[in-house]
Amino acid sequence: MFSEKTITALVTAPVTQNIALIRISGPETYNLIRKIFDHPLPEYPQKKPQLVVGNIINQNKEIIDQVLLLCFYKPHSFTGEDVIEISCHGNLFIVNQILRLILENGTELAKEGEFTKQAFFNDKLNLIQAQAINDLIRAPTLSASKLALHNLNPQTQKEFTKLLKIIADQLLKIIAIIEVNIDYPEYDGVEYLTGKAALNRLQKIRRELEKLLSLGQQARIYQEGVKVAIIGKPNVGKSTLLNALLQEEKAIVSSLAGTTRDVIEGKYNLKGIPLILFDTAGIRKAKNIVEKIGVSRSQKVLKKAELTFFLLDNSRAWSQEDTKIWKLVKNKKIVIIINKTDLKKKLKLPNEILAKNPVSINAKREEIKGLEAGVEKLLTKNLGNIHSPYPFLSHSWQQSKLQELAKKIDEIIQALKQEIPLDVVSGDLKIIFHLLKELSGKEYNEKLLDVIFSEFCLGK
Ligand SMILES: Nc1nc2c(ncn2[C@@H]2O[C@H](COP(=O)(O)OP(=O)(O)OP(=O)(O)O)[C@@H](O)[C@H]2O)c(=O)[nH]1
Ligand SMILES: [Mg+2]
Repeated sequence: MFSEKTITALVTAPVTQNIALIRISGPETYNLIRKIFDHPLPEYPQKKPQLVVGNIINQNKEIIDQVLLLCFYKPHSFTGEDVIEISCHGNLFIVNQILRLILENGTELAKEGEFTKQAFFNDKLNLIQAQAINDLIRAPTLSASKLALHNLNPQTQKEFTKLLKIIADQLLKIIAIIEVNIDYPEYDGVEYLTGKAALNRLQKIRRELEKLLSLGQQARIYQEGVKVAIIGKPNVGKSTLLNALLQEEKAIVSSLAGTTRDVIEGKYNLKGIPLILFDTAGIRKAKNIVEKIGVSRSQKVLKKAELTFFLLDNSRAWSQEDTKIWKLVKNKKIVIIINKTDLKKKLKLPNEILAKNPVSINAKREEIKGLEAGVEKLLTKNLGNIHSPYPFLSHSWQQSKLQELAKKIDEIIQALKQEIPLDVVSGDLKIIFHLLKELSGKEYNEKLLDVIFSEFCLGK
């Protein structure tokens, strides 16, 4: 489905820079450029992109800029449309003049992700790949960008299509046999499908889905990061730990209890997993209004954190404050950290805490290797190897489709286990087919397109 619209946008950031890139895509691209460019364009059509040097000129034939055009021809472009990319000088006065000229000559300003949307409608990529492009642009670490590249790879899509086809074929077989069984119960030329045989097939599919679900969740950790609350009573060294991890003096450190009042955020790359760290005010019975606000903010951070660092001070005895905080964090995913191990030990840990394998550190001297290893182990405990021939279905729309599918198959498995006749479940199998199509990233509805492309930047 080729576009009737020609769209344009500044692809590079709208700031002064050496070179800026403007992209035009759609049926009017070449006609339009002929009106504002003073050199002949390469002959049409060609498979390979062509480079042309020349000047962008206005209606009065005044030169606006000397530019380089990269010309692509339908369907051999990213969007599948005629595309020209203009590399111009990155002065925003120049960029804006060129953009205005393009818009005046019959194009529309592209919306977020609209070029990628054109590519999707022209079958250049499916929705899983479209999402992967955005992931690649936003990847917070090298590991996250590798996951996005894996999803973008056509080979990955091929493998996934194969897997979905195997699942669909298995289901078709079940449906076909159910229907023969219903229509010709006496016909013994076909395999009589007992509930048990169908059950085995479905359980195999279910296991495959479980793998896809869990790999997607793992990938999410690398893409989105993990929110970590650094919690503890005042003066245990929370801010010192934050600074040691970030390798900068981000938070004020002092020997006064109650130094940190506000939440201080920092990003840390733990072997490819982005940690979003929140240093908080020490939790204790607040002495004044400002401290009260600080403690209440700490508790809010604790609520939304996916991981908690519970800090204890090796040089002080276990106190009531520690007990209170322990009650707040004990049911969360936590790492218990004993700080100030360079000082004389006064801390005697309750058995409950000892059982959680606390990690010892010296934040002041930045001796935190044990912590890094512990956190990595904890976060990657269920991760196994983040390798798969299939795409990592980490986004909420992908996870929810997988879950819907798993739920439907579970229901059928339950029905079969209770020996409900197979014809009763054949309707459900048809719903599953639809879900499989949606999962392939080729089926879409407007709502889903909005969800995916609204996250894109302008010009992509
Ligand atoms: N000896 C020693 N001192 C430390 C260590 N870590 C932190 N400190 C000291 O402990 C004091 C308190 O450190 P902070 O990092 O401000 O403690 P905090 O938990 O952020 O305190 P609040 O913000 O008041 O809740 C400072 O004087 C630090 O230099 C450590 O490992 N060893
Ligand atoms: Mg502090």
